Amino acid sequence: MTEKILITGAAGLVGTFLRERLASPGRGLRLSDITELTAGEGEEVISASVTDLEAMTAACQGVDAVIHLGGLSGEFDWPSIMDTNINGTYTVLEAARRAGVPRVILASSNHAVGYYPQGDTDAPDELFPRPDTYYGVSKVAMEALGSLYTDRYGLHVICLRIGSCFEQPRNARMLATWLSPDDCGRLMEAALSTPEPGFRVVWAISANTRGWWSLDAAKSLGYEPKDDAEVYADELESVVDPYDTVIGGAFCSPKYDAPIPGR
Ligand code: 15L
Repeated sequence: MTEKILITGAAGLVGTFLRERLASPGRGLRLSDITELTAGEGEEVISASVTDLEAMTAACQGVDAVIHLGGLSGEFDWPSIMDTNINGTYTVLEAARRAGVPRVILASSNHAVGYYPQGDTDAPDELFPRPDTYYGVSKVAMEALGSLYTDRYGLHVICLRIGSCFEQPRNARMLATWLSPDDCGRLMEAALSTPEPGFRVVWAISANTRGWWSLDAAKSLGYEPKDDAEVYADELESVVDPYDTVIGGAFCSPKYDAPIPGR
């Protein structure tokens, strides 16, 4: 079992799901965020930004693995995305390298490939990037940085292309893209414990009947999903967005077009 884990962005939704699911006797969770957090049993809290290299390097000391969730979880203006998400991921990987952390798990997203059509069940886990937003671009950069840190410095880096990690799916699209909180915990445990993974990009969803993506790569890490969004199908199959022809759904709508000043 991985004994000491740093979770960045631990105050967010996925971080909150993971705290209770990764807690285990003999394991320490080091939680970092800029939002206030209270440490529970087996936890310690570090208030730090993912863009602060000194603070992140200190946070990485004595850690066996980093789960990097910190950053903006949706679309923002380019300077914010560049700083918090792209520079933040660089900073966390560089901090891990300096502190000698052997493994980093990166929370990538389906929005790295959001402009591909929905429903292609042959799409490989490493489907070539086709981001739907600046946020999606930051996830492509995250994966590229992870690849660099594996090839150049030998870190083990697993990029999870997360579908939709919420308590429950919220619309018809999520009947395919849902990653349940419990399966998220299971997938993280697999990513933490699989031996010598090198660099991986992996679809991260539950065992959804309507899922578009293969679970083979995730299962090769040891992931055994148990949930299926289908139990919500009756209430959700009519909840459809006009952009539900593409993976990113509503993220591909013009409402995410960056404004042109003066227009
Ligand atoms: C994501 O990457 C977002 O962080 C989350 O808020 C959802 O929008 C999710 O993708 C999704 O595509 O459903």
